[in-house]
Amino acid sequence: KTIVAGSCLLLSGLTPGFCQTAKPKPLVTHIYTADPSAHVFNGKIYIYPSHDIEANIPQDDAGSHFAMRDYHVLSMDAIDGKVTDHGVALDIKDIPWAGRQLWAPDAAYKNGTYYLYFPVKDKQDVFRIGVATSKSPAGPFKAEPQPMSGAYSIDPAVFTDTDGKSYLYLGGIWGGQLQRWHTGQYEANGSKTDLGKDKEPALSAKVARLSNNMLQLDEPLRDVVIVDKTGKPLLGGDHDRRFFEGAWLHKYNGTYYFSYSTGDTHFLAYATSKSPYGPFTYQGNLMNPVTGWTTHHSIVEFKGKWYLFYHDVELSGKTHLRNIKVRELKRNPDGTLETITP
Ligand code: FUB
Repeated sequence: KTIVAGSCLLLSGLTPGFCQTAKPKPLVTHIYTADPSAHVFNGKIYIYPSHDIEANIPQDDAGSHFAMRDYHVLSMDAIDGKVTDHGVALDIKDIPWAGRQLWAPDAAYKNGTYYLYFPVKDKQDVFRIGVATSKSPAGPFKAEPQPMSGAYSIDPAVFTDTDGKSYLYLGGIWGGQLQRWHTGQYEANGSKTDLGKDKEPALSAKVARLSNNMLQLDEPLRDVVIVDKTGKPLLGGDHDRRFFEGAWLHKYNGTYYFSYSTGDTHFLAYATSKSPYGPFTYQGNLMNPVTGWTTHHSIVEFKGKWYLFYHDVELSGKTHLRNIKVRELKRNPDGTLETITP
């Protein structure tokens, strides 16, 4: 199926600069999409979003209303061009260990194979990270029979460094269950939100290098520590700045940028480091709150410009029926990111 993304291409022909200043439109309108992880494969942009559906489940702090059941891969030849929906790339019924809630995925490529990383609750209602493979970036993907050993929680994001090593970032508090893993073991009766320790270091996202076959962690998960400009870890009570969910990693001019959602304060924030493991120094917000509770993004370079893929709820007005968008991400001369107000 081919869907025309909007009129930006036409209007930009009439009005130079239109596409830089116009309000971004939903990239597709025939399905609800969220959590867009964008990558450039074979000279095209491929987007791996969540596929939101109406499951008529009441909203709660665990995110039960996000009851997604499959993924569609989207692709674009140009930022303002048409968007192609490649259909169902992976269905929850084809993941043997899955229970419910297919949340935000990401993808990677190595040696002729594409890898789709996804979070889903297992049959005991514990979020695990799975991986599926395909010979095409558009799928369909075949899930491995078991979740990735040693990985848990939600929002996997894979970064491949210039030396070819790939790293898996993950985690999300509240409904993402990261707080229930703070001892290293899952606590079924653990907190539904965070550890409630406002004066102690905040819960961290996790990172581990991936094995050469991209199917396993090559080392135990480590904390992605975010520190302030004096080197002190951000605290659990610092809801405007601490990590909540939706990690993304990109590299620019030798600096690693770790960006994420602050969740209940609804910012997209970022922090920088000289190592993919961190610690990362908090820098500020790259985007102010969108409409809708969640905010989730990816950052990708395409044809010499950097783009922010994100979502809001313009189409539905409902927090669990989201739509993805894209806009250019500008950098200041010192490498800091502009703060976008959507
Ligand atoms: O889409 C379900 C969840 O909402 C994602 O995993 C989070 O990042 C938030 O966007």
